[in-house]
Parts: sequence; structure tokens; C-alpha cells
Amino acid sequence: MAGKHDCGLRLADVTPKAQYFDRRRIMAGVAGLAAAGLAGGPMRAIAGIAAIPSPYSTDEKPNPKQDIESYNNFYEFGTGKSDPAKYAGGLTTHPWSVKIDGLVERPGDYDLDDLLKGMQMEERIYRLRCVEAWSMVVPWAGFELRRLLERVGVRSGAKYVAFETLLRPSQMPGQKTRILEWPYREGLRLDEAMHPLTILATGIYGEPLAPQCGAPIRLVVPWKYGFKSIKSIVRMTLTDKQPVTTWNQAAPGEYGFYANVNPEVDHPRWSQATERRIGDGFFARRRPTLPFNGYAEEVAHLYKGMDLKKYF
Ligand SMILES: Nc1nc2c(c(=O)[nH]1)N[C@H]1C(S)=C(S)[C@@H](COP(=O)(O)O)O[C@H]1N2
Ligand SMILES: [Mo]
Repeated sequence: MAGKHDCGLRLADVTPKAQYFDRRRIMAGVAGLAAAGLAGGPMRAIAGIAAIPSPYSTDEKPNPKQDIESYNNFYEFGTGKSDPAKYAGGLTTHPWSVKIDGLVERPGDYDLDDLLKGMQMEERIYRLRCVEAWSMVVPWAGFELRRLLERVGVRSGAKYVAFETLLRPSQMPGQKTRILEWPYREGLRLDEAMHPLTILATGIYGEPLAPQCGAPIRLVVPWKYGFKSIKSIVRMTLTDKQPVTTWNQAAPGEYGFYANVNPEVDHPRWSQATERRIGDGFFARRRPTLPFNGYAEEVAHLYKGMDLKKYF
């Protein structure tokens, strides 16, 4: 997969494309930087979304944008890996509203542009490990979910965050089938949601998310299997009950609520001990899968005392 999208490319090397700048978004990012005292600091991504680098990024080589935007799981557009790229182009992603409700101080239907105002964007280069045993490295642009939760105010008693994807069968042809129960739902325990590794992403390679990647805003939880990283979010609900989640509901014996990447707990139909890195080539050696997808140092403490074979 070498070529012009090949990604020894760092965001700093991307030629600024002034004509593509979403000026409002840039100004929001710059305002955020100034507020954080970082203006003039080591800002890397200037091709669309102003995002500062993060110590949480891996130094593994990111997959080319071409891989990231052409090999997808987004069942709202079909079950094939190339269906999302083929059919998601018609999704209207602006304007976009996110309902935040349940146990919050300031519930409401928030316009996404307003939510993003003043939000410090960061580049987070994370491994993404799908439960199907393939993986990629993605340079996200986004912000910590906890920043948003702090802004809306989590009320005492909240223990989980439930997430929902857009329900719009007219633009999401997969929703006319019953392959899953729609809308797609996911959930996190509150401490998982508040963990600094957990982000809401709005971009990849410093540019707004392609629709097949979950535009305009998606969750990214790098230590969990990819299906937890719900796309095209329209609702977040703070709740005291463990949320019903789509894949757990579809096959509880195969997809747990926790879904932490774990090489020692196999899927009933395949091993989770190794993975195929997209772009490695068909004959390449599979890579060992790491506990918590390599983020154990940051997150293992969240599950202290839990039987991870039971709470898979
Ligand atoms: N709404 C929604 N979100 C979703 C999915 C989906 O089908 N619908 N697929 C999940 C799965 S299984 C994975 S592996 C990741 C894939 O993200 P990517 O296509 O950006 O690599 O998205 C997750 N988020
Ligand atoms: Mo996945």
C-alpha cells in the first residue's frame, strides 16, 4: 500500500490547503489553544483541524488515509468492508445535533458547532483493534469525552454513559435491513468514559471525518474492541443502569459489554491471540494482540478485582 498516501507522512508535512479550511473550526481551535496558553506551541495539524500532539499517541506508523477510509465497519451502510465508502457519501452531517440527557445538570439538544466551540482539539494516534482480529493505526483529531461531560455536568448517581447513532433509513440503507437492531447503541461505565484515553473524534489526518468513518462525531476507546467506538453519535445519556448495547444484544455470548481487548479470551468462533494489521500484506506474519490493546498501563486499574473472563 505504498504510494502518495503512504504515511511516514506526519501531519506537519501535509500541505496547508487554505481553500479547504473550515474557518470557524480553525478559529475555535486557535481560541482553544490561546486559552490553554499553547498558541505558538508545537501545533502539528494545520490542514483543516487545528490539533496539538499528545503524549497518548503511539509512535507506530499510522495507516494511510486510503486504508482508513476504504476498509470500514458501519453496518448502517451494509455489512461489506467497502459498503460504507460506497454508500455513506450521501449522509447529511451538517447541521448536526447531539442530545445529551439523563443524569446531567445541563441536558439539551446541542448543536455540534456549539459543542465544538473552544474545545481543544488533539491529535491522538491510536491502535484500533476490531473484534474480527484485524487492526489499524489511526491519527484521530478529537477531544477527551470527559471535557464534554464536565461541561454539561454529570449528576451524582450517574454510573454509565449510553450512546446512540443516527437513525435515518432514508440515508442509511443498512437500516432497512434487520441485520442489527437500530439505532446502533453503545455504552461505557462512567470511569471508562472519563478516562483521558477516551475521545470523541471529529477528524482523521487533520481533516474532518469521512462519513464512512463516523462523521461528524464518533467515539474512540482504544483499549476496547472497535465495535465500542460508535459512529455518527446523536445522543448521549447519563444513566445509573448498564446500557443495552447493540452487539451484546445481538449475540451476548460473543460480544460482552466490556469488550476489552484480551488475547486470553477467544471469541467463540476464532482466536483473539493475534491480529492482522491492515496494510501488512496477505502473507505477512500476524501480530500478537496485547492486553487492553497495548494500553494496559493506562487502564488495567479500572478492572482491578474483576474476572475478565466473566466480564469479557
Ligand atoms: N454506528 C456504528 N458504529 C460502529 C459500527 C457500526 O456498524 N455502526 N461498527 C463498529 C466496528 S465493528 C468497528 S471495528 C469500528 C470501525 O471503525 P472504522 O470503520 O472507522 O475503522 O466502528 C464501530 N462503530
Ligand atoms: Mo469491529
